[in-house]
Amino acid sequence: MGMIDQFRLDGKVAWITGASYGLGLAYAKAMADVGAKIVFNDINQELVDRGLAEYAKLGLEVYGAVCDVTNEEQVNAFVKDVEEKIGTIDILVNNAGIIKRIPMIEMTKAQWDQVINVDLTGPFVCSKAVLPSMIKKGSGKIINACSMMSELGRETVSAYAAAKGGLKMLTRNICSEYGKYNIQCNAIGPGYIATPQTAPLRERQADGSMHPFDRFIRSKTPAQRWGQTEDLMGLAIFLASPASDFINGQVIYIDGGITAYIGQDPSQLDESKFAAEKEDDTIKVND
Ligand code: NAP
Ligand code: GCO
Repeated sequence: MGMIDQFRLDGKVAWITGASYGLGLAYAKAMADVGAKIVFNDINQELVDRGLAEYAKLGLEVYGAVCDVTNEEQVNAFVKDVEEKIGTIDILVNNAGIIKRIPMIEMTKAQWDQVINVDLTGPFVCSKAVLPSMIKKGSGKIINACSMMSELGRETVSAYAAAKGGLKMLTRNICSEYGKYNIQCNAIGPGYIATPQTAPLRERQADGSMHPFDRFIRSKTPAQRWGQTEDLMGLAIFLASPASDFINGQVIYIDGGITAYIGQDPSQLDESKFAAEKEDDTIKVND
């Protein structure tokens, strides 16, 4: 196999969850481009139809069906169907995810449960469904959609951060338990990527000025821009391909440098708030 061939996915069946639009659709396009057969699910028929139309426009023949990643019965039926119609799944991308931006003390338990169910339990259910045939085959790739919130917190995203932090550990645990079967489970940790999920954070203000969060992200990111879906595709292909066979249990961040940088724009701080802060007035004994 030539070096570049190690990045090809010819004949591999890749299941990307929640791939009607956004990052999932982009992962699917990228993997199809290097030879994979794509199967996807989404939460309702309208989204699946929208996805199927997008893939058709791209000239891609894909299999798509409704399946809720939190519903074990539906997931098992989906996998059985794919195995019968297309073949066993070689690559699973646990992409489906939701976010609720609500201060923690205002979040209901039902809202918390919904986020944890989709973002953490979903990857557990889908991985569990494909692992037996991967073990049998002696190979498999699972790629989880982690986040900067797998490492960092911020106001309003408690459930999302808890789920994505948990997903980082599920990634390591799948690696620990099933690495011996030549199964690799890694995660992509995107920074702030311009998709519908993050669109509310970039909306222009009524006066036409930049959204404060948009300003914040640009000042925190050395690249001073939001990521584009294309920025994630090289890593997705790499983690799905034989080129990454000895990489296991890792979260790889694609964030324009945001997690490496302390950020700029201290001028936004309200200094008056800190004026009354107490200074440590103890005296060093041995100077
Ligand atoms: P997205 O645009 O919201 O797409 C996610 C897809 O998953 C949607 O089609 C969504 O349907 C579907 N979905 C929701 N619940 C589901 C369920 N129970 N079963 C099956 N499908 C379901 O998200 P994205 O921005 O492309 O992000 C994809 C993944 O990357 C997510 O896990 C996200 O947390 C993660 N991520 C995104 C960013 C970013 O900046 N965009 C950064 C880091 C990580 P609905 O449209 O009905 O919700
Ligand atoms: C938010 C965002 C994030 C990102 C992403 C960062 O409200 O802070 O939606 O959580 O989408 O996951 O990596």
